Amino acid sequence: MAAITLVHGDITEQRVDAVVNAANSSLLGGGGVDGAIHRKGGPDILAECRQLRASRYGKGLPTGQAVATTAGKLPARWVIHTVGPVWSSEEDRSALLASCYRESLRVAAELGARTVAFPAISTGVYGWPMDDGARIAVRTVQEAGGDFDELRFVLFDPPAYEAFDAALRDS
Ligand code: AR6
Repeated sequence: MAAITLVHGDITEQRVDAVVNAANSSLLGGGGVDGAIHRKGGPDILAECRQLRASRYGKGLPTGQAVATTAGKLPARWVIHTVGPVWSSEEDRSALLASCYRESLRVAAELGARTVAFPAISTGVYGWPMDDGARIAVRTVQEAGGDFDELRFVLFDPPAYEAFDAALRDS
């Protein structure tokens, strides 16, 4: 069973095998985590994303799925891009958010990653309430299993850290 850990910090500074990007389906960059990863990781990541758009993902990466590229200049080996759902108060999209974590872990296992760092997917620009996003994240990685040494959640601010800490304590 992998250790599930929490750190307060920046996803682009994590020395792990794979960092997960909270991307959008264009795979061509954006703000938040996505912007930071492309900015610090350099152009090699975007070049691979463009190749993915020209081949397997001509219409973009669907919500809930995940795909890996190089991590460029980041202190990681791979970036695993996944597309979270936009929060909706009318429709329950939790299964798609859970799928992001599960599919990212599936890709990480295929790559042979031992350590994976996740941001709190969908809880920024996409508007998912932090407490609920944290519960889904923790539950899904606990259930997903797989042969990893460490699964790390990287939380940008104290409220996010608190939410994940509470979710882990309640699990
Ligand atoms: N390290 C760790 N966490 C961060 C960082 C960072 N460097 N920067 C922000 N966060 P978001 P989303 C936190 O908006 O909601 C982009 O434009 C942030 O406080 O990055 O899935 C994409 O291109 C929040 O809690 O991702 C998409 O269009 C969490 O990470 C869209 O945003 C996720 O915030 C995806 O939105």
